[in-house]
Amino acid sequence: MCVTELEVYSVTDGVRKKSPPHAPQSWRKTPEWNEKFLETLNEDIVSLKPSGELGLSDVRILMLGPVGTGKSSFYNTINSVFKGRISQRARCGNATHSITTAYTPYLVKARSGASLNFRFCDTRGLEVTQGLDILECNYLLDGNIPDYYEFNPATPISPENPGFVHHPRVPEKIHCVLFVIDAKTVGDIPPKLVEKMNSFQKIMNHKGIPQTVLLTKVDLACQDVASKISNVFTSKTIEAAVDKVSGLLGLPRNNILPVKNYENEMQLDDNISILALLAVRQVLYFAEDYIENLQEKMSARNVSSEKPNKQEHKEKRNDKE
Ligand SMILES: Nc1nc2c(ncn2[C@@H]2O[C@H](COP(=O)(O)OP(=O)(O)OP(=O)(O)O)[C@@H](O)[C@H]2O)c(=O)[nH]1
Ligand SMILES: [Mg+2]
Repeated sequence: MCVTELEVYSVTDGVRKKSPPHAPQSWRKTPEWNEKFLETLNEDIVSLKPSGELGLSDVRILMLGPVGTGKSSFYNTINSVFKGRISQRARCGNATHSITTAYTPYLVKARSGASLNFRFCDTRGLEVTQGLDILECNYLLDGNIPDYYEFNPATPISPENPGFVHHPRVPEKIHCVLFVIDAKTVGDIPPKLVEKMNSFQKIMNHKGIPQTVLLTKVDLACQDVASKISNVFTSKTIEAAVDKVSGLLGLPRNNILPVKNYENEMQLDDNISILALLAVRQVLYFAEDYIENLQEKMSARNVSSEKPNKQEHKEKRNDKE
């Protein structure tokens, strides 16, 4: 054997990276938070397009929740992320009654100026004694309420109102509901208001519309999160708030999405943006699932109306059974 060059490597058991002995455990796993993850979320959201078969150019996400929980701020947060600067198209702030008074289906614009394929439909905040009731909620879900309609807190809209949409098409209907709840005051929601939301959920369930919850103001609910937003999924306080909302609205825990809205910041922050985009992507996934269900239902209906004899035959057979 003629050896001209030889390299010798020694394999040793180096110092392994161990997590510190009392590192808090995440109660929800996510990839590592960095610029690349933010980019991935951004791309995932931009590339989500509702199927063309139903004639949908964008999906409608209805934001519902008590007064001052951060509905309008959430739209502003998402618009800021995509615009690349803090933006405040929706009026927001604190008041006894809702600052938002009209049904506003906001589009989100990317830096290029192109609109993304979803709309955040902002609504008047829910109150126990006035505002949106079950009938008006039903009209909203079905697309009967015209865009930019000014809610009348004392009297719900009726089919006699000018502008009432009598024959809404699929694009005007709601494809996913986003309840917006404040993480700090989740335990203080008046039981009557919870009842109101539960009654709305009954009609959503009946229509098969998915429901998610945006748990806002996580910075006010937990000091650890306020100092570092990426602590959100290790915070026991936020985990407890997620459990609490999941119980109140009877929704699985992965439908509860914590966020911190842009409210004091003058510039974007990757961690705030990541948390907000994580929530939006999940909401859009649920809306996509709903649209798939709708499509299958509609094509099944079309097939059965195209083949009346076969259907009749099936029904007769069912009768016999
Ligand atoms: N610290 C903090 N403040 C928030 C957050 N989200 C919203 N806010 C503040 O909460 C207040 C209410 O926010 P809005 O976005 O107006 O709430 P809304 O649900 O649209 O309220 P109405 O339209 O009146 O029903 C504003 O002062 C926001 O700046 C958050 O995540 N953290
Ligand atoms: Mg508002």
